[in-house]
Amino acid sequence: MRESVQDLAIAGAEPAFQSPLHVGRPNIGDRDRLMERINDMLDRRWLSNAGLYVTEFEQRLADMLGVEHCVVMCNGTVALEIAIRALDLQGEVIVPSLTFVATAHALQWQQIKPVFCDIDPASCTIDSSRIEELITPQTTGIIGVHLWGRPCDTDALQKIAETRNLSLLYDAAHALGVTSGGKMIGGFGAAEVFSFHATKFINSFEGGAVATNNSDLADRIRLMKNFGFSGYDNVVYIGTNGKMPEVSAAMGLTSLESMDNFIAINYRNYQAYKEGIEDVPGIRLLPYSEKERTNYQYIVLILDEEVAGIGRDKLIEILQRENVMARRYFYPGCHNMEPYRSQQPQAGLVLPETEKIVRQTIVLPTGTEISPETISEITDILRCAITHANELTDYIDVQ
Ligand code: T4K
Repeated sequence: MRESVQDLAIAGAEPAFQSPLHVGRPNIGDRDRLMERINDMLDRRWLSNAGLYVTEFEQRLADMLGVEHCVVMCNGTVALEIAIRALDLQGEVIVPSLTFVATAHALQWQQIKPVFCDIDPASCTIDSSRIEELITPQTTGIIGVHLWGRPCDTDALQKIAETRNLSLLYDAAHALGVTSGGKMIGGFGAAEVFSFHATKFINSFEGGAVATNNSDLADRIRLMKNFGFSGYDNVVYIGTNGKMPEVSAAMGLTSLESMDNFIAINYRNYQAYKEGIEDVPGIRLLPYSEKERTNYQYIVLILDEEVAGIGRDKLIEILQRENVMARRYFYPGCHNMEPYRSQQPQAGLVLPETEKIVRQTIVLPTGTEISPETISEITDILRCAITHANELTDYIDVQ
């Protein structure tokens, strides 16, 4: 137990951890099984272009998600770009600003204007009651983001999309293995897009996927991710190269086989953080619904600076000095990043909840590398820093 400011690394004590604890440290899964697959792939000399592992990964994902089609790709951003193009989105598309910048960039990259919508602070997902006021004659779609694995209000979004004749796409990069109303994320809207980046709890080194029940859309997406080829020498569509290599699918399949174990570890860690900060004033954990299945892959702290007596960035500096590489995901919000900040300087005026939350969140490390003992140290650091907040001013540069 740390009892005074002098027990913190920021005041000169030894850091709590010898090496950095990162948010997004990859889960590795069964290494032997992965190597077996990689050796088999090398023996067969089939490294990309609709290989056995890509086909198997797509089938396993589709079965798990309960969807008819799943098309895997080289990463989640390209999967988003291709889904957006295949849905023929144009003009303006409504998205939350509180997301990883890839969601907005996937639109802007194709000359589509992201129109930023505020969030519901309880779920941190797009506030469906604020969408109507953002719809203009140029609006063609809505992208909901199941941020940190918290499902959007899928019923409300579906209703708006239907009544206003808009396409509905979901960025489900954080939501593999999550249900909404008991139904697996993957089957909502016209399509849902996943990421298997190294930092996701299920990873394929780099990777992404589009899940959909629409066969025409799936066909278009398959053509688009392979230059528009339909068989040898026959190009029937404009396309790009969005293919996932076999080695990624080998990792994805191996990772998927450990999914239950990864979720159990994430859940154990979530409970340990919850218990560890219970008695610390001014911080709370963004809860996961007990009614839904979820993956518990992001540990999100919300800080009430007034109560804690210390600012978010100061607390992050204290943690980082202890080698706990806490992150400010997703500060400062897409609307405060370029090119959106210059193009839409007034956007923040309609985003009060987003503006507030981006200054309050701290994302902490979890996953297979983090144990309950480690979490107990991390929560002890938080408790000590907040208890002695008024004595810390001498040691911290950050405002
Ligand atoms: N939509 C949403 C809502 C997303 O969150 C993302 C990606 C996407 C779309 C796009 O999907 P992808 O195109 O990426 O498939 C990271 C990831 O790069 C990004 O995939 C992820 N979201 C985002 C939330 O986090 P950064 O810039 O914060 O990554 P970086 O390099 O700081 O890595 C995070 C930490 O993980 C590092 O501190 C170190 C650790 N790490 C990372 C890698 C890659 C490792 O320990 N080992 C590793 O191999 O964006």
